[in-house]
Amino acid sequence: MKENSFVSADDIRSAFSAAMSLMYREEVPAYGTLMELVARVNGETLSADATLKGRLEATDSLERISEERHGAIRLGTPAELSMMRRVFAVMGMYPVGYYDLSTAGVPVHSTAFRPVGDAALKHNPFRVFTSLLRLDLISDEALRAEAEAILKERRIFTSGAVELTEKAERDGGLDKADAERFVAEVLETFRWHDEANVSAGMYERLHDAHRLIADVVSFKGPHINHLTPRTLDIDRVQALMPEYGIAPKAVVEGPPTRKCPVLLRQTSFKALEEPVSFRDADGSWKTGSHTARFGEIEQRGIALTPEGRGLYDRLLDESRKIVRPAADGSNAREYEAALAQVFEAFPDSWAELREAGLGYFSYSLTDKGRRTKLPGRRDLNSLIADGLVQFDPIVYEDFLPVSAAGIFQSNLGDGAQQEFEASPNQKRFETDLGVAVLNEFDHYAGIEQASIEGCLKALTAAMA
Ligand code: OOG
Ligand code: NI
Repeated sequence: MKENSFVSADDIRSAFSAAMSLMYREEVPAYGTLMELVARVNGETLSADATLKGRLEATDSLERISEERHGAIRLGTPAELSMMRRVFAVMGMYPVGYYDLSTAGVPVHSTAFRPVGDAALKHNPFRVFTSLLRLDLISDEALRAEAEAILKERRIFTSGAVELTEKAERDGGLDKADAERFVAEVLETFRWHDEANVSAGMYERLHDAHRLIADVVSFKGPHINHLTPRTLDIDRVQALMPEYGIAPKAVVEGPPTRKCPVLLRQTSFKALEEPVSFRDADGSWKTGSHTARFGEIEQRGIALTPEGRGLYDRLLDESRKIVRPAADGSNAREYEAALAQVFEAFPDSWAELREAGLGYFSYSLTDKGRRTKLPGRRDLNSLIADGLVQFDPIVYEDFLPVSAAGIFQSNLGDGAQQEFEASPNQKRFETDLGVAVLNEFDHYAGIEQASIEGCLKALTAAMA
């Protein structure tokens, strides 16, 4: 046996996710309050819905729910992005999907680093929505050059984090002591710094160009800007937030309330104003403040096929043509009503979603199926009709650009609304990242296909 066995990437990710949650709870106490509220509502939802509980148990996903969360960071340079990719790879997190947020008035493009494959997701589904600032969308050339120069000077990773990442790449993993050190070193990158990298004057100029630019350029590192636990009833958490002293954002992003949840619904509490010190050229410190960090909750539903996603995008667009949600919440009711009405066109039973090819499902044998052996392969639908095979929705693990933009906007303040030309540039993003991002649809289709194969094999395997 080898003396130094490696800690699995899944275990490193779990440890990192736990360490991050602990740090953020200390930095932003309202996030801890939100976690308590979510745990309460999840508990109540499960005791009131035995079917849901049974389904989550059967698919092995009950335990992961309270552990589950995502976070988000915003990076400044291509070099930061490509190093971040290498760091996340040590934790078994890979870039999935490309999100262009320029259309929504936010000068970034993004991917989500997350575990890939059923087993890794079940172990711990921690994801980090990672954005790269696009200075090319800033019209003030002098300011762009200054921002670039500031970003070039900063080092967002400790030398320990870089060394251990290189070691993991070289050796194919990290032993226990190194893995623990890796988690501690990498955590430093995500920590909040209340001393800015820039003078108060520079902060103002960056802020005037776009609040997000100030958030990225003014600090030593890409502080984690939110963490998001998963809830089984987002409407209930949204309604209870004020009781817990938390101010929720105006509307829940994503699809409306449904019997069969699809994709992702999200809401957040508004970012906090936090004290910051700025260092002026003469060496003196000035106090000011910065608003960036918040808490979010999400409710995840079934992953949709390209057809299902097409329908979702069309209906969302249609409902936003009727009512566009205002940041101050003044038309929240009207927006919700329009959304609910338009989405009546989206089937709301698992059977219909499956038959229409709108969602991805995981197939498994029923009790009867486990007792049955067939002489040859049969068509999946007839196996379902005969009660041999059952299906459960595959959870959507990714993000939604319109929703993400809504979350960004609600936390950038009201003055931040700004128009950019739509300019997706996935090629550029992938060049900066150093690899191509994975396609989310292929991934879900692969999980679905493997589950079907598993059923067919088991049903036709020779009896022992
Ligand atoms: C990221 C916002 C996107 C989500 O859940 O859609 C996001 C950010 O504000 O940096 O996290
Ligand atoms: Ni988020």
